[in-house]
Amino acid sequence: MRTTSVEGNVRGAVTTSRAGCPGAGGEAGAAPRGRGARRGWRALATAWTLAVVAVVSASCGGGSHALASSAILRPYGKDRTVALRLDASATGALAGFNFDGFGEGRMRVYVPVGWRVEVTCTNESTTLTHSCAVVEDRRLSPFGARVAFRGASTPDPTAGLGFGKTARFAFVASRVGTYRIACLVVGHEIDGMWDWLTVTAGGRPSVTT
Ligand SMILES: [Cu+2]
Repeated sequence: MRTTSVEGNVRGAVTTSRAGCPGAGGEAGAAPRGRGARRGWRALATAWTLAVVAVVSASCGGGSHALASSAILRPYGKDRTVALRLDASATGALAGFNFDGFGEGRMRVYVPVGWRVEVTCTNESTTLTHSCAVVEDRRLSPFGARVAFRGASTPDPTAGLGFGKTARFAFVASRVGTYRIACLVVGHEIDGMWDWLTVTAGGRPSVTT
């Protein structure tokens, strides 16, 4: 695991390519924690999962490179403000159900309480709509969890952004705790399209992948 404290003002120059079809399972390893009910939900959601997989298999979207930590999170110049870049379906990992190349909690973003988070969400998929939201850390369900902070999602998050579209939103990380970054298009979060966002009592913003 790499840990990068985002102290500088580095803008990562990361290009994504839609060439090729990396397929699912690009990141084996770390299992999500404490999600015992998840498998049950997965069983209930088999029908649409198969449908989604069929679509993805037919024409997978996304690029081929996971983002570097310095590109994912950076202070914005103003005090207590941080920019968070979320490229939905940045790679083929988890059949494209990832942010910046990471899903199922493999990316952890840490933001101190009281900081403003300015999110840029881009749908890199060529086959599925996706959205970005920060939600409560509740049980995973096909319908997604509840948005945790005022304004903490892209518009109409259950419909998602069109292919190649970008939307921006900002929120104040006003409560210490553990939350999830998630796609709220039906079925996507439970299929792995989520990561962690922890609001810390102090310190500096950082990200681990
Ligand atoms: Cu999605």
